[in-house]
Amino acid sequence: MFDNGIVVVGLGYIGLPTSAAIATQGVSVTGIDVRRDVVDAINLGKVPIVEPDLDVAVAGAVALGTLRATTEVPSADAFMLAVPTPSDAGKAPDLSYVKAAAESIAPVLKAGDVVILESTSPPGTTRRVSEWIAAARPDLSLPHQGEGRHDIYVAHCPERVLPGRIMVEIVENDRLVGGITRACAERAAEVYSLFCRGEIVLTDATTAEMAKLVENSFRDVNIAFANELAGICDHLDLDVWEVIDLANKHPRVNILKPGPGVGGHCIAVDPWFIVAAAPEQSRIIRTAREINDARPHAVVAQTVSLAKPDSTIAVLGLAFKANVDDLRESPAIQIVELLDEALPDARLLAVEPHVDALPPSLAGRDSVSLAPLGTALAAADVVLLLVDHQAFMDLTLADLRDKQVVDTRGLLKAATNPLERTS
Ligand code: SAJ
Repeated sequence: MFDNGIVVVGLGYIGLPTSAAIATQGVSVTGIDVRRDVVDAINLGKVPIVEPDLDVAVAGAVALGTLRATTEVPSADAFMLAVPTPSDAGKAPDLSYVKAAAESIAPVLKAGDVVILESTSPPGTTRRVSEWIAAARPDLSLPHQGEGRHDIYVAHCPERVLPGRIMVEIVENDRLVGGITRACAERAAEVYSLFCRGEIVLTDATTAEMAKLVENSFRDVNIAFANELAGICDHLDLDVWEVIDLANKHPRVNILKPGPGVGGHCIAVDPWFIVAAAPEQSRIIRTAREINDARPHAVVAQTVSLAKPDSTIAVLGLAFKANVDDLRESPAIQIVELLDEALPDARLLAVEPHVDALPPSLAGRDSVSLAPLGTALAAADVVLLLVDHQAFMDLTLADLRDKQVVDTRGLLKAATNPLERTS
């Protein structure tokens, strides 16, 4: 099975781990990327992204000869598309990378091949992949054409891995395999049975597309609930962390954590695909997005209210979440940009133990610099905690006694409970 190998298009956070997971099983994988530097690095057994255990898996598979990278698509038995599906400025899905990926594989497809879309996609995208391939290869029959047997199998299998745990979850998680036809789902499932230990559940392509969007929207709505509670408790002068801790003692309540906003490439993007597909029906999903998008502004307003125009502000954390080095789509970066604009005479000392340079949007600013934790805390009048990195876990309110503190992650909990504070 898959004697002619598997092609994975897009060697990013999903495509590269998937390639490594399959190649580690002894199946020949060719990874395709438009970036020559990425391709060259992988062929040297190097990994251009930070993800635990990925480097070992890639280096091992390259040394074994089962993984290689290139910019040209070869013939194979299975093709997995793992390219970005961002939303454009108007929040509409941008499928240009998926279309380009489908068109890049079309010339080498042969009867019996399976094409799997892994990218998180709006409902109907897998069918469009089938249509794009049909347009490029009128000599082949495709499953959306609905004529019984078809030459090419097309399915959607959404990735579900959590950054920071990708190499564990790529093997352990249950997988949804949505085929345009049942035969498509069954053929695609054979690819996942090469490396998945979780359950492989078959469904149709559009249901799988929607299920993935629903997973991330569920998380976004629940984070928005926590963020709304933060605003309410602030207004009522209550400690939101304490309120949530207590409510979570109920056996059927499990409230997520408020924070400075929702970052990353998935949760802040995917719910908009549902809103775009069913605008009238998606009221909670849209409102949740708006609540989460408003958080950075609320954090800036709170910080400005505590700072003086020329304050030194220690900003703890720039990454989009704890213990990763990924600064893209990070609410912390947006907060530093907004603070720099609101307080042009303030000095902003950013502490981010996972990087050694500021991102481009902050690098050109005179008043923003990277600093070690100790230096930033010693100099600061105001401490703004934005990411609950392990490196900040030992901090206590007592350490920051003489400073104004904005703790968006609830790390610096008060030492006493509310009853003791009233006495
Ligand atoms: N966040 C909070 N409060 C919380 C949890 C998260 O403010 O209680 C924030 C984080 O700080 C971060 C953002 O939300 O800024 C997203 O972080 P995350 O850890 O919730 O999720 P991601 O974006 O790293 O990964 C998600 C996962 N989806 C779900 O958990 C439903 C992952 O399984 C998906 O594979 C991934 O999106 C994806 O690629 O779609």
